[in-house]
Amino acid sequence: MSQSETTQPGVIYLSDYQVPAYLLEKTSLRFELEESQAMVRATLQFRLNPESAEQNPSLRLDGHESLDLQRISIDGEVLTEQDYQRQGEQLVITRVPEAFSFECVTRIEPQNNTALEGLYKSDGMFCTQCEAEGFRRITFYPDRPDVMSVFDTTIVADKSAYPVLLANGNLVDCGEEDDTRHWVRWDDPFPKPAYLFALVAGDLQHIEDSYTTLSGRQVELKIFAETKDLDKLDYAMLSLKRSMQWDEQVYGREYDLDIFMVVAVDFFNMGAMENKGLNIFNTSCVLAHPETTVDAGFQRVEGVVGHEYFHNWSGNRVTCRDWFQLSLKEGFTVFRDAEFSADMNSRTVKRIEDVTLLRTVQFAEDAGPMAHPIRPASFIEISNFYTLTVYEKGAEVVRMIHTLLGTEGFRKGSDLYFERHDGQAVTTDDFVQAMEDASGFDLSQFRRWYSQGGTPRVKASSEYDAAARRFTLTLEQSCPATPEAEEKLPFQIPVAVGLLTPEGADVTLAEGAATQVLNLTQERQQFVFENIDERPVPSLLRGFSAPVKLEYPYSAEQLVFLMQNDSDGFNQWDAAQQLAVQLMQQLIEDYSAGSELQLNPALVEAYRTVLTNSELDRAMVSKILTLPSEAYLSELAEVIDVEAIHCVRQFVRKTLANRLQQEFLQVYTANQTNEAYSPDAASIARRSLANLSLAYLMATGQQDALELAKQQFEQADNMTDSQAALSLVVHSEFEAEAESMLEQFYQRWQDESLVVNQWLAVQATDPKPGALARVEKLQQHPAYDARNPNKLRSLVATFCGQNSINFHCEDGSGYRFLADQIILLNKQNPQIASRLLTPLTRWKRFEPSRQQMMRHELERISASGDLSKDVYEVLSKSLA
Ligand code: B3K
Ligand code: ZN
Repeated sequence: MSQSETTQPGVIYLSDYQVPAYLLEKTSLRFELEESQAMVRATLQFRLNPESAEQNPSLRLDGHESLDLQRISIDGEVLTEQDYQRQGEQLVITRVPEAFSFECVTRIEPQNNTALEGLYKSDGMFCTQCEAEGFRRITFYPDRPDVMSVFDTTIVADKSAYPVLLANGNLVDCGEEDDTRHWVRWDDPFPKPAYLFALVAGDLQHIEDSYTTLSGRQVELKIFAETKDLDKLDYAMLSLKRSMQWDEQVYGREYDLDIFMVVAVDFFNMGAMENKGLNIFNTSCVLAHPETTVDAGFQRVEGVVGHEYFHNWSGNRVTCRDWFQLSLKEGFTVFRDAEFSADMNSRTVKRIEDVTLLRTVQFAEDAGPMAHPIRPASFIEISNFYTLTVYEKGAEVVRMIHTLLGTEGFRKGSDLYFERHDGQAVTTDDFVQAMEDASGFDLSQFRRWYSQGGTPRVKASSEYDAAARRFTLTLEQSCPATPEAEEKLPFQIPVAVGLLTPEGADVTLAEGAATQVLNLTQERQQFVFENIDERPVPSLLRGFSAPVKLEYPYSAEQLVFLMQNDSDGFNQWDAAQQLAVQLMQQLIEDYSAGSELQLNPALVEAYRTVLTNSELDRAMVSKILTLPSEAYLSELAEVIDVEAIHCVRQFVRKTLANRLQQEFLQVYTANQTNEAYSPDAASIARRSLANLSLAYLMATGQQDALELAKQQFEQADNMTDSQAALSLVVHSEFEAEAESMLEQFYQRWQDESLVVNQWLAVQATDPKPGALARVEKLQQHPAYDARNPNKLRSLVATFCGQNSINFHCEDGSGYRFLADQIILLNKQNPQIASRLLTPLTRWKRFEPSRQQMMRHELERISASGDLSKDVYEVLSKSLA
């Protein structure tokens, strides 16, 4: 990195990292909560860090501009205004002793905090969100993850409005101040950085249970919510107990405090937060009930509860040294939660879902202006780096280590990592080092995955020498330029392969296995397989063993063959995807050339075979028969032709539906049941296959299909079936029925906020013209609240991100709409504003006229003035 780069204003560089000048022994907090303000008294025990090279360093504390500083003292002596300075986001005190007690009182206004960072109010309750840098909105503090201390927290509040007062750790004392106010004190014995601090005060109810750990300790489990949601907490509790058990079995990790609490809040920027002993969850990731929650919602609850719980070790006990290391905890924890979900449900289905997300959203991020390595080298606003790259690609990188080391080697590595670094704030390199040290596997080249961004391409080709009975596979890797680097050095890529005989059986490879992991480390490498009797069909990148784009010149026949014979479930599905992509890409070209569209009968026949194969797992059938999404086809396109992609996909759906109508009807009927709802994998698979069949039937546009959908809507005893029917009708040409179903649905569910969100999302994704007008009208609906991130996501983000044909309307109305929203939100909630921007940042992927309109809107936001760091960073990188 050049010097000029390191001096760019507002940019923070990993290479500038320095250890903190002062360390903290203890943090004592006292909160006096009132309706018009909160008074916060922080008492901090500092001491000079022996590892700091600075001579007589100043004390520098982080503090947001909104902090109203009331008083500061050092060792009991009150400081005057000459003794300290406020410089931007910092409070600087030049002369302090080597060890001292610092106290400060700040006044904050949680009721006016719309950014939802720090201490804020959600539906009348107080709650916090401190990661990454929210704690500095509460008090002055060394708000960086490598400063860890024990905390005790006293909360004082009105008894009747806030009967429940929670913070991290164990409840140690409580009492009454007077007739109206009460107080509690919590003590957290585990040293932690401020980003893991949490406080909740509200009128909450809870359910409780307990868990006995491997070593026989009893842990109290409590999940809190508003009274109306008390009946929707059981699945989260079940998931929590399963997570605790899974972490003991798979990683040997036990929970450490005597109590573990989860609180559901309605206003939340993200999914959930792993605060020590007191997880705070977006209601959308914790509440679940058959009548109000779809199958995917149940699975999300299980996954997120697991994720936040697993953070107790991968994140809390061992935390990040600085925010560039975010993937240390996020990549590893996503890998852990994915494995947990795979063990609880269907491993192949989970893998298909994760890879689909990675390929559509993360690959697109890698190809856009915000592309970054999983360990970025610089940032302006860290909130912008809670990305699919850091999370999902980060998890893929950990998965590759698992693949290279094997289950046993990986477990030795994770044991060593937790043992070596318990109680420390460390780097991704420390993680890799522990994996290396425990297994003896050399990961030096592998480390490039942390510093180089972009999606590598692997081109595969093969040769078969019949006389020598030799099959040779040639793999060539390259990686496109990304903002941080033009040129990339070769990655170490584990490529899992199998070879299929012409009869469809696996050839036995090295060590008697059907799958062999090739270690691709060079730009071009050949792998030779001896004693191969007949030309095999290679099954490449089994289980998606690396986050790359692998290309191999398969013929349509070979893909059909793999669909039917591959013993690797993931690749069986992927063959179907590749076949559909191949055919649809050709159709997109035909469409652009104005030619008539004709669907290759191979796809119809392949689908028929799958649909009528009663041996196949239902979940697999429904995954295989789901066409690649518009988003994925867009990601793959050189220049995104919105209309062509949309129309071709509709055409293929309709053609398949018409040709396979009888089969779909049969499958639909065969998958109806009278059994009570259950969110287990087999039942989810059955519903998903039935609803996929109904979707194809609806694509025929016939009245019979409508009748089935209406019947399902009226008779369903669960939200999965009811919502599937609703969205199919709303997205169809049956407009009168659509209106009446929407009205009925709203009347029934208007008091269930999360269901209303689904109702908004169904309308926001309607591909028919007029969707934008409807979205704008819904923004005026009493059920809508622009300060609530879940509502914004359901309506605005869903329209802009998932309704491509309408958002990219050629009159530019979608772009104008989004820019207006960002300008409004920039101040109110910068994190959400900057996230919402994503669809506009992809402007370079479209044809010139759309490019110009999108760019114009980005410039308009830029000129609107007073931009938050969040929005500024995304805009400046997008316009660079
Ligand atoms: N660690 C939190 C993310 C907080 C985001 C702050 N901008 C959720 C998670 O990954 O578990
Ligand atoms: Zn996480």
